[in-house]
Amino acid sequence: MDRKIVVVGMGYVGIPVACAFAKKGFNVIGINRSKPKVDMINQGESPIKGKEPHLQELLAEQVSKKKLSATQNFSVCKDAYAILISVQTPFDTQKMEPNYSSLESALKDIGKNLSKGTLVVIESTIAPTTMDKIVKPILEEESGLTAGKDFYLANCPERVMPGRLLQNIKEYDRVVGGINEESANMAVELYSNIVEGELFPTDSLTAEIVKTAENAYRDVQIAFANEIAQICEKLGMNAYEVKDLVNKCPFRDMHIPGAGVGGHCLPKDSWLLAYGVKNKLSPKLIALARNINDFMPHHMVELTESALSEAQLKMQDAVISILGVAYLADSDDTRNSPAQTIINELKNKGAKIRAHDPFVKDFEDVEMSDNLDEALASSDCLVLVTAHSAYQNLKLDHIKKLMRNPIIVDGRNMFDKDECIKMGFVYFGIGK
Ligand code: SAJ
Repeated sequence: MDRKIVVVGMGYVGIPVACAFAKKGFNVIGINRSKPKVDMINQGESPIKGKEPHLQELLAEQVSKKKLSATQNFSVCKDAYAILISVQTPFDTQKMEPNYSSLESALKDIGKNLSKGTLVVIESTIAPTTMDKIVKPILEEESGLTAGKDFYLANCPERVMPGRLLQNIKEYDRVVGGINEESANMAVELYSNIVEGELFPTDSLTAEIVKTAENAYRDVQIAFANEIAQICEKLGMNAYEVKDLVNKCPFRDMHIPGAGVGGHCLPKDSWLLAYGVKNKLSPKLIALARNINDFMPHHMVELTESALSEAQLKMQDAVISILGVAYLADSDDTRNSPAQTIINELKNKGAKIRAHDPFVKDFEDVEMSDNLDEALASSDCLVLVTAHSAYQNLKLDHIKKLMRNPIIVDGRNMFDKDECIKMGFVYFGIGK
């Protein structure tokens, strides 16, 4: 009898990992709170849009083979060989604490349906000490079982990326933290079925620190690039040329300046890391990096104001076209997108906003168009926020004919500044 795996939280992490295990012959049942999403999956349709190679085909194939299904009912956790938890763990930056409501709710429902011998694995990103202080106590309390003895408990932080969800699961090395050695070993054996990368067993706390630190590290790298971008703007130089030349020096890896840092990982993982050491230490560098990256959408608004005033246009008279609302190029994921901040601020300053995105059909309360010409027609300012491939090599003469005023604010080094100016555009850009 093929081993049963339950995946709780069928989102960007849960869906690909469920498909990956189903493909390897496990009987996989996904649990999600949203009935429409459950129905969609059971009809063989992936709720994840955007460019995700092979995901739609693999999901449809596994559903038709009855190796994968979805439900809202936690009773399927009984007699599961393993239960993977991939629910969202957002960080509340007002309260400066994690919002574990989804995680705690899932843990309670799992605990009520937990059988002896089952392996529970947390894939969601959690603050250091969460396994010990929250996950283990809730599961033990709800089930009456002892973790590490009656059931096994591990955390294997996800390393997925939109656009490469299945590929990362297959290829990336993974850290596998166990609350005891037996739990870690069971999780290593399980993941060796779908991971071709190396699996590194360790303790749960180390795994929690590694996951949040690896993203805090990237956030600091991006913040450095964004600081250099502001320096180059002040000195009238091109930060992207500086980046390329800096990276000619061995052991340098300067990242790409841009309109901001969005997504479901970087904006929160630094705060989760800091939260894990709360009352003991207040990390300075990772907090400052967060503040620098969160400044970039505001800086895009500053550049837009400068561009409009150079063209002697008032913000409240301007129609502004936002190109790209997803947080990442060629993705439909809009979580924590810099576009959200930019649009809110421009609207509050009186501008009329239109937005275009090849993958996002509706976004908050802004007029979305799926036709680029329509989005630019009679517009006074093009604000490029996401580096979608669809925006590569846009024809400047065509854009100029469409727009009422030829103004470009470039958040992702998508346009050539000299070419834009030669064509009669007012051009402002991050890092230029
Ligand atoms: N960004 C920059 N400059 C850069 C890189 C990214 O401004 O040089 C911006 C992006 O535009 C985006 C945000 O940062 O708004 C995040 O981009 P990302 O490439 O880090 O993509 P994510 O958020 O999907 O990050 C994931 C992370 N993976 C996991 O947490 C499992 C991260 O660890 C990966 O390093 C990253 O993908 C990746 O390498 O692409």
